[in-house]
Amino acid sequence: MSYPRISAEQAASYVKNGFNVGLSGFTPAGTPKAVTRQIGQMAHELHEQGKEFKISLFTGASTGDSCDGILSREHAIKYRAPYTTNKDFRTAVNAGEIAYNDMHLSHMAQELRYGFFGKLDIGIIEAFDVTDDGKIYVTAGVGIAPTVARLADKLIIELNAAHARCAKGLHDIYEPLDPPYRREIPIFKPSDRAGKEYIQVDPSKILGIVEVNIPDEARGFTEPDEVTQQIGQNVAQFLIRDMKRGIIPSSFLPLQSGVGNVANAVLGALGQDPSVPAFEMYTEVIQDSVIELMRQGHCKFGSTSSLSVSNETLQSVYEDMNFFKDKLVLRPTEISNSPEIARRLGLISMNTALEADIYGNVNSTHVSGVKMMNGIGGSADFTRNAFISIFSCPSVAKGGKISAIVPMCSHIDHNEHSVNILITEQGVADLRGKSPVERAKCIIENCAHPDYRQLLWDYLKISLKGQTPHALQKAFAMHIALAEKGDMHLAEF
Ligand code: 0RQ
Repeated sequence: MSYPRISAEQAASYVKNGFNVGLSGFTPAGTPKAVTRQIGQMAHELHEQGKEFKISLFTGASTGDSCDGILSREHAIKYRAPYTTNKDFRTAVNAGEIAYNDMHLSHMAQELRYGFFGKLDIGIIEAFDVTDDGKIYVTAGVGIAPTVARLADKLIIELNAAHARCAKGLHDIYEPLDPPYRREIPIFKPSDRAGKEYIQVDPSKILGIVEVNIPDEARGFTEPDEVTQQIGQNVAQFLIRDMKRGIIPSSFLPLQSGVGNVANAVLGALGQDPSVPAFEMYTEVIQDSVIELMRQGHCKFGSTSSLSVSNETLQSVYEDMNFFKDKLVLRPTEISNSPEIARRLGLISMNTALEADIYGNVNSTHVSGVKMMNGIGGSADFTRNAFISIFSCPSVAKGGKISAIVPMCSHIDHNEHSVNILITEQGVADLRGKSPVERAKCIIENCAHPDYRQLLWDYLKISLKGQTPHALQKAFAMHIALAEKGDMHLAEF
């Protein structure tokens, strides 16, 4: 069957107030851009006419400004899951305007299938090809696309010429059955393939094809500075030490790495250290630094849900597919982030904290416990199930006014039971096998900034003895000082 060619405006008109809308993609990679922009425009016009228009939006992870940015500014989002990084979205969430469900990314597709969110009215899928018999070839990010394509009542395909057909062969599309029929996911090493190169749908669901030529809206990174470089070196040296003493096999274990400036610097440092053997990645996001490491031979293989790289890097990958086609695979997020596979492969997970407390609990999402930063993303999918789970962050933020090491986290995403290693530019706290008090001593000694170290020792001293000593009336004194005078320094506890 041949599908009608429709404009982005016409496609947007199929999306009605109150609809549940599912999108392909993971980060700006693979996320539709033209139709969501038009939905924003349509919302603007409807609101000017005094009409209501808000949708619920379900994606693989964050999107680009053409989705979360525009739709937030146009007050067109009622509900959103599972993750975003957009500044305007963040402002709207923290103003209480959008209901945001910050979820583990591996849960999104299966919870849609389980029916936790009601039905999906429409799916918008970015593709580089779609065949008459309903084979959809998605682009640089997969996310929850297979589930959206199967569950949604109707589909719109954004056929994006910016992703050449040479991306064919990169994808491994596999959707597990739901309980009680679920089986093991047949992936036993990062390069194994379990599914097909395309998503198969009933062609009669496709309302039309919107032809576009729009590059991804990749985010830039701050170049590594002295602090992030030192963190990177600390991570690399820790891994080498663990390999030399036989904990990590000499063939090494696959790495997972989060996003952001710190994660980028860590990967850069791993690539520069000649003692780190060439490694594989089983992760959700591949950033520019990994593509470079592949070219240099430091990274042998990357399994991911998205190529969240600059447009220049993406085009260079497409142009060099002979080199990359046996080094990369793009998977749905529930497979890239599968707890089953993370544990089977023995991943070394490396994610970033906003703050950590002296017992090893980690807050990755809420600034001062209240304001949403981005979301938990896939970090906990990996952390809880990794062979070794590492968190890193600078020991201080905002020019030293904030200590990243605090007596008690103001919000907890990853708890003391899942965090093995904490690393700042100050050093490495190896928390494995330690009791809470031993962990506290190790974290204060090795990770806290010298400006805050004595304060944290003082807190431990005044804490009520017990399995996990605390002085509850003082546990947030540093956060309260920050709120009142813009600085966490205290004269005393
Ligand atoms: O703000 O730029 O305004 O100064 O937070 O901090 O140090 O640049 O770190 O870019 O690596 O981001 C946790 C947010 C770190 C990210 C987080 C301020 C700091 C700065 C950013 P400014 P850095 P990064 C894979 C896995 C959760 C999701 C995840 C994240 C800004 O890594 O969202 O890991 N992770 N997913 O100044 C107040 C503190 C602060 C603070 C730092 N304690 N209080 N502000 N900042 N610490 C990805 C996916 O799942 C898709």
